[in-house]
Amino acid sequence: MITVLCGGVGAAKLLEGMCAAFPPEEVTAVVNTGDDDVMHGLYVCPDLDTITYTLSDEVDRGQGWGLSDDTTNVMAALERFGGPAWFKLGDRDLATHMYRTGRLRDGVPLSTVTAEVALSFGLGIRLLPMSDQEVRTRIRLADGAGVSGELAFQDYFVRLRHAVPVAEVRFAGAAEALPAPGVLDSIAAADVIVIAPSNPVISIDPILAVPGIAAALRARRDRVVAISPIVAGAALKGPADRLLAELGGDASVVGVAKWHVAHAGTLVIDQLDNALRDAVVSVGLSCAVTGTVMTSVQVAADLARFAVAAGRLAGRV
Ligand code: FO1
Repeated sequence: MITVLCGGVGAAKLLEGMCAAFPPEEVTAVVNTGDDDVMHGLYVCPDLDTITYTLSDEVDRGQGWGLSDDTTNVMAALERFGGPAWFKLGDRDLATHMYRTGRLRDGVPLSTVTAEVALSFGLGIRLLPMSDQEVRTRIRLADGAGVSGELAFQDYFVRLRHAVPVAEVRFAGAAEALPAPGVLDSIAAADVIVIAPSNPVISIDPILAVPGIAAALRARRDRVVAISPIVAGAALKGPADRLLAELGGDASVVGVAKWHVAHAGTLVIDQLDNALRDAVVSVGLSCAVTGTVMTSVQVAADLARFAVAAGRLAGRV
């Protein structure tokens, strides 16, 4: 079994590759829920939905989230009431949020609802939220950003387009949260655990903040392979490079290596960073070099096979 720790769009692309390279029923995705929020009374799970829509090939490929060819008539109709409308929920996307919100209100845990939604979209992989309890990423901006106090994640990411310097990221509720059923087993039993090329700060750290998960990874560290979301000093999508720098790390594969060294034995980096291979090794991880920019499902499948092989090799020595 292969277990993948996942965040948003980069993880969804890797999972597409995983499902092309391996039998989907052998793959378990443990997904960040720190981005979740209640929007217009509906419970929205951006990372779970991005993965579900991508693996069912129904995602809006241009955006990387939401459903392809969706409309926003409901959001437009909502604007008459004057409330916030910056978080665009598509008309057909709303059905997912309505179904999930109703089931949660029935008292069904998020992990159960997630499995129902995944099944309805025909997914072969097992999709697990990191926790059934509420964990919310909260962002405190740096002084001078003009906004004091803490922001909800989507406020930072969407409304402010993450174009503001961050001083602190925390995960409200994490200390009281439990790993969702199956999460710890999927780490303990995995042949290889892959940390997807997701933002280490806002997509992977929330998962590690759920008590028990980081320790479970450390116990299998030689089988944990992280794929860098930073290539040639920049994030392929989103604020990973800026966040690493703003939070004291450095926006390079060496910075990613330092972020993951406690729980990952291997870091996979892109050929463009080949010159930094020894610097990554000096941080204390094995380093494997390949093409990590997933421009097609075929490249993603090659990357998935490469990462799993690296984990199997490391686990054998
Ligand atoms: N991202 C945006 O930049 N603008 C949006 O209006 C937006 C709406 C949205 C609705 C549902 C959903 O599942 C995701 C949505 N996203 C939007 C993406 C989302 O903010 C990010 O994908 C994650 O939170 C970070 O990975």
